[in-house]
Amino acid sequence: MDTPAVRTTCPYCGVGCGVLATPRDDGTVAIAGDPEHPANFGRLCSKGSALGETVHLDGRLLEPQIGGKAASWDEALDLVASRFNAVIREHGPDSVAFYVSGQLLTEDYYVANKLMKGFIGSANIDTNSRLCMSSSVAGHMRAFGSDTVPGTYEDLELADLIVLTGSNLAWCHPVLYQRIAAAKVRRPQMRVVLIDPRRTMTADIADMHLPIRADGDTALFVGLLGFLAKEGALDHAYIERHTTGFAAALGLASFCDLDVISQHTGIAPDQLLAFFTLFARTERCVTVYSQGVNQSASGTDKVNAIINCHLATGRIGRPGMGPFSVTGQPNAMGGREVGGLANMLASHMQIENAGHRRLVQDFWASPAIAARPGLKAVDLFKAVGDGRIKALWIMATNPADSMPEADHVAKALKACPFVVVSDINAETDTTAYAHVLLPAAGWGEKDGTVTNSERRISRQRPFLPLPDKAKPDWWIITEVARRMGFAAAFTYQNPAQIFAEHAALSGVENKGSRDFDIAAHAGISARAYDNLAPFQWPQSQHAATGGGRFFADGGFFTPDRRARFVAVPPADTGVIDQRFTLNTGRVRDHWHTMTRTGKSARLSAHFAEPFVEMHPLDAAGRGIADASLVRLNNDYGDIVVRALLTDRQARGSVFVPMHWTNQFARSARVDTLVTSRTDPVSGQPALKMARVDVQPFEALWYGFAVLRNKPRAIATDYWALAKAHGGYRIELAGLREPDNWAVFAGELFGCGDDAPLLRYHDARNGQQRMAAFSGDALTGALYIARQPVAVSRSWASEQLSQRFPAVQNRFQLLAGRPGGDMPDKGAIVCSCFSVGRNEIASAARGGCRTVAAIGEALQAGTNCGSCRAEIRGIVDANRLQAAE
Ligand SMILES: Nc1nc2c(c(=O)[nH]1)N[C@H]1C(S)=C(S)[C@@H](COP(=O)(O)OP(=O)(O)OC[C@H]3O[C@@H](n4cnc5c(=O)[nH]c(N)nc54)[C@H](O)[C@@H]3O)O[C@H]1N2
Ligand SMILES: Nc1nc2c(c(=O)[nH]1)N[C@H]1C(S)=C(S)[C@@H](COP(=O)(O)OP(=O)(O)OC[C@H]3O[C@@H](n4cnc5c(=O)[nH]c(N)nc54)[C@H](O)[C@@H]3O)O[C@H]1N2
Ligand code: SF4
Ligand SMILES: [Mo]
Repeated sequence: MDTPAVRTTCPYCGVGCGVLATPRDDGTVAIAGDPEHPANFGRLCSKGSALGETVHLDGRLLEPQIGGKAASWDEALDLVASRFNAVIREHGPDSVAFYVSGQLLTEDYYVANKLMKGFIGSANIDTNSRLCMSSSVAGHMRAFGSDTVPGTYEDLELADLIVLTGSNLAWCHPVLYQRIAAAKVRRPQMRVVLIDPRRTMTADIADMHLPIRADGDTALFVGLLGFLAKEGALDHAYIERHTTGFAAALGLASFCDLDVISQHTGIAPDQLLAFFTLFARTERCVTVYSQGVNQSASGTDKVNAIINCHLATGRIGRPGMGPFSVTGQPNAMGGREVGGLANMLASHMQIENAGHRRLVQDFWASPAIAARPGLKAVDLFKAVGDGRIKALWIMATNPADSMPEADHVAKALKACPFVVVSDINAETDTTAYAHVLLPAAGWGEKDGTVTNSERRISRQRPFLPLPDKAKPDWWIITEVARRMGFAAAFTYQNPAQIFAEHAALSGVENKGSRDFDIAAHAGISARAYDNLAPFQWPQSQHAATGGGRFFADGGFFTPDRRARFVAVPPADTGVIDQRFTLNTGRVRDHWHTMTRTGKSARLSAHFAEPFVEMHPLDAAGRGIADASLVRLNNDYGDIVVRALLTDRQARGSVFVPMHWTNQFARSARVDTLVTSRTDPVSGQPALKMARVDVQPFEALWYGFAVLRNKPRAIATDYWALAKAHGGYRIELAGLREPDNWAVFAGELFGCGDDAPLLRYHDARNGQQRMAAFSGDALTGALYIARQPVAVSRSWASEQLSQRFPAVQNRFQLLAGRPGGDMPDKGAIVCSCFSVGRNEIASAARGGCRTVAAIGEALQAGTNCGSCRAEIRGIVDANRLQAAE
């Protein structure tokens, strides 16, 4: 009999959806949304739905390694502890560092922070949240005196106006997007405004799209503040009673002339007026923002420009109102709670505050306490590069790909005398530089808590055994702490004990002076922890219930309990040179550096290759054709990706996803092109604003192959690998032909060059086709041409699951054409049911006029719903074509 479902939480985005996971007897895991979880009420997006496909052990790191060789836990832990101690003894506490992640659980994060700040005595612990949330944190601190997200998800359903700025919610927080879409159906008066240089899929629910120029946000919201004052839309009573600094902020906003704002933002004056008027007139208004705001050299100013407008209208902390920074990672918020950033202390306390330092040190009974902020991510890796940091421990993040100037980061890692990496996978672009590799427990195995974007703490519960020697991160850190000589303070036997301590600390000397208070759970028992239902903070010792909203009646965490307006000047958005702005971000079905989503054939079928989105007119100007290969380069790096031409992209700007690494492509690490310019307040890098040249990549030949096994080495100038059912698919191109195609194919297929190859060669047009079989199953099929290969990708990938008993079938495969009964699906749009673009287009031409009709005909869009916006786009495009 199958085991009952385990209630847990999705390990991807900050929506924090509840998941029911049921391990089956055959080793697979059934995944469903938890109908009782208040974040998702049963919904899941495409990534959440495919979680069962990513928990297998292929590629997992299953035992500790020292210098690339298997080692015991004792050897590895002793080595880490002794090397860290030796470096600290010789060079002081600031010569070591931890670089951690919003994908650690709160318990992992808490002990890592405790070890560094309280026992090593340095604040050199920073996190990938520096690249993600730190401008929001800094903006909150400036305005509220605390890092508080005032609202709740319910506000998104109660609002009459939702302003989405710098957020591609449809793809990055899909369940929140679906909640808004459903609310909009129920309450058609609700309006949605999207502010993004690109017309993303999120535009599907937007009544208005403002194609803002990169970094135009401050000017836009400063202009809005001026407009609100002029229109008499201010809440004077709120400003008077609960805030300071309004006059100065308004002073800077006095330039509210629409033409001037239009020059700064690139948005037409009539569109500005329409947006400003809507905002002024709609009291129930939420402004949701994410990386288009945070990842900028003026990120913190953008955040404060937004918060200013909400403070000035008193629209904060009431139902359906407020500024809402949505967090990216599953535990970005938990990391902030434990003080995982180099400039914070545990429990939302501040390093610069002597009282806070004393409190935390007393509570921990620690020998030391970091007295000043540590190095922030970009500076931290610079310090690794120039030798100031001599021992570095990286946990649950992949900086060789995700940090700006990624090649410099890789070089720094290579030069660092001692690098420890805790990861779940053996081969990432970062593990390649580790002296010691520590195998961490992954989702489904680990046990702890995460906090989502609305301050809701939920349990991640294990439903799979720890594989081989893998161990939870909290255990690994605790063991190292003990071996460094701090055993008395790291006695934890389970995550419940850590959570109990974390909750207790939040209540010490608090009495409402700090926003983060979960003292109701101080000293929680293991049993109560096991049963802990999702709850929202604060839940202080005294409050019978907790959660809810902050600041409707003031009560800010500044010394005078008033919020602060910040007078922010608009950022410079002028064009610097003739190159393109490099915008970067995410796609629907991949997660960051693809170490997990890259294992799923379903998720890899939506975009199987790295790409650059470019406006067709910009492309024409550079001689770039759709689906051709292009090279993007600047002083820092150089990548080659596929051109995807679309008028959704603004002129002068290109968009490249952040996901592809050396594990999946020859050269597509976009962060090799991104400069490490940072926001002066938060230290967050401007990951969306590099400058690049874009040129055609003129290959001599192009290829496509499907492979049973992952290839080991691929000797060509361009390749991009993706998981397919039963194997892999790979796109290829070269500037020179290989000396011997049969040898090339043999290596690619992993079957040696003497294995029999079925081969077809047309000397006139340069076409080469080769296939190898093992019994009647396909080992590999390779198609080469002088132009991009016209073989149907989905059809060819499906051949890995077919049998080829007869010669005739094998020649059909070489011909590369689906039979009449198997039309080419096109790129997969609905990953749940594997429905392709061509199928949807054909159904639309055949009379399906709505997303619902497509669902009835093809099932597409009827499970997780993440693809509905794209389906609508295809239906609309075909309807327009039919009408032409
Ligand atoms: N599918 C998927 N979902 C994810 C993730 C993932 O890897 N894959 N990662 C998670 C994480 S950690 C994060 S942080 C979130 C990120 O979630 P989002 O912030 O929504 O995602 P991004 O694609 O990084 O960027 C959002 C948008 O900002 C726009 N933008 C760029 N420059 C500007 C600007 O100057 N102004 C404005 N207004 N907009 C601009 C970009 O065009 C882009 O569409 O997603 C989370 N969810
Ligand atoms: N150009 C550009 N760069 C960006 C961004 C962008 O928009 N544009 N976005 C930035 C943002 S917002 C973020 S959040 C970062 C994300 O960037 P990263 O954090 O580098 O990306 P991930 O692929 O999520 O890396 C997580 C790593 O942890 C491992 N892992 C997974 N689970 C566990 C676990 O339980 N324990 C341990 N020890 N390891 C585990 C995974 O295998 C993987 O190697 O990228 C940033 N970089
Ligand atoms: S929206 Fe999707 S990725 Fe985010 S938590 Fe929910 S299921 Fe996971
Ligand atoms: Mo993020």
